Amino acid sequence: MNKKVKISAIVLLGMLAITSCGKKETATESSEINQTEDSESQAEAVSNDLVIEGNDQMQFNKAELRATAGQPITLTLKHVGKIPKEAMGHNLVILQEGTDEAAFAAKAITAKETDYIPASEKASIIAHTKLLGGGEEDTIEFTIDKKGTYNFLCTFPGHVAMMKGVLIVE
Ligand SMILES: [Cu+2]
Repeated sequence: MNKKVKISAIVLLGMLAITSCGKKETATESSEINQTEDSESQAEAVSNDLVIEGNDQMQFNKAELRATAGQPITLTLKHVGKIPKEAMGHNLVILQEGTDEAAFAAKAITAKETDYIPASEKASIIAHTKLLGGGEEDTIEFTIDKKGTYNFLCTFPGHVAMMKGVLIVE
């Protein structure tokens, strides 16, 4: 009986578990990140480059806008929702001072064929955007010479109760 004895030599390589000794590297973290402060992000900064959003919850994200008189104002309305304009349309209409907002909104509701901008009330409108659906935006330009507080609203039926604010021109 030939017994082949295989001797398998198992070499165990003992691995040196090098436990990193607690070297506390007091690395002075230079966490000073030089971020250029964006002055335009301040809430009530006066700027003639205005951006306002409307959403699917029937809300503008701002109730107050501020701008400078006598200089061109650029205003962008963004519909940040997803619902089409037939169901959740938004516009932004800026009214002349002294306009009866409720009466204007009542007239606007009847002007579906002109996207709720009533032709009979043009004299009361300083500027207005298009009617937008979800994902759309519109930018308008206008100038207001007279300092004052001007109401703005969305004239889509039923929206004025929630969607209105003031443009303060100073
Ligand atoms: Cu609306």
